[in-house]
Amino acid sequence: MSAEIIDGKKVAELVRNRVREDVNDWKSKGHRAPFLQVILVGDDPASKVYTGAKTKACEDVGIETHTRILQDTISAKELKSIIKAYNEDDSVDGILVQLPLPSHLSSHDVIETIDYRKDVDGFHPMNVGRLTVDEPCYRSCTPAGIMELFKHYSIPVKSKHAVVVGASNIVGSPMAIMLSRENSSGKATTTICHKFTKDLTQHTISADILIAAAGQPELIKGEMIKEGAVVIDVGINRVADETSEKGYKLVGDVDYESVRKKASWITPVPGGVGPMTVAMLMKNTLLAAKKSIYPE
Ligand code: L34
Repeated sequence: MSAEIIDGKKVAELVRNRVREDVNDWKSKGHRAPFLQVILVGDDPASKVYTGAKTKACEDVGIETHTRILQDTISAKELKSIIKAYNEDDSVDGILVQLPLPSHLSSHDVIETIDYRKDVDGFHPMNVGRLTVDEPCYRSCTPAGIMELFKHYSIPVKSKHAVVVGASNIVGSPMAIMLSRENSSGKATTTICHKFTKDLTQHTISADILIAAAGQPELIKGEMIKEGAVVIDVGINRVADETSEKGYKLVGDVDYESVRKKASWITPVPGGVGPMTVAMLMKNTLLAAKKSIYPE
């Protein structure tokens, strides 16, 4: 078997097309354009690429945006007071603080400072909590984008065994919740694996759907998966590569060559999950502008 490719770039474009139509419709009713405030602390090269992709997507769909770049020496107090000012500002619909933050800043504290009604990343405990109990909320963009991919390709999730490798707050944990809830989109039997999992293969080998979100280059090998599994690669690792112009290449958490021979579906890196993260952010920002999740 050779896996069919899940084209995240294409599906992301379809999502953006829908958001663009909805933004136009919203504006035609006399509303101003939705506005996303991005905050970037320091000059992490990957974060610059990702926030750049977000700015570009905003331009593409008619959302206004501004990226505030702050020095990596900023104090927690200063950063929080900047966020609070955006919380109070009615012209700001969505606020996003790009992660990771420099080590002297607590991402938990910073995220909790964001008004949950403007938390378009879906990272605030109010949104995570509401996700967990099937209440309307902003859904974390990467796992929400993966659920959108399943929907687009009519990949069944219900009653399947889904295995999530990685338990981060951004991806693994909300992914497992979305996959496992009985009342919303998931309905899968779900296993979460992490650093302390003994014998990872014992779990991955039984996955109908495998989500690799551990942040470890090429962790998942062909021999670790079941024949016909659906494999979603969330990893986006920069590995040194002298032959490339940039000096690095992107590799996922999946050993693509060995896994694609056994999987039924696979996401590539790049062009898989990454563009979906950005597209779902556009969706959340429009929801924020419409105040449709937290009406006033
Ligand atoms: N606050 N921090 C916050 N929200 C997020 O949703 C993120 N994430 C993750 C890192 N920190 C965050 C992102 O934006 C990861 N992430 C992200 C966004 C976009 C892409 C990858 C990760 C992306 O566009 N990837 C392209 C390749 C880009 C490249 O050349 O490096 C792709 O095709 O996968």
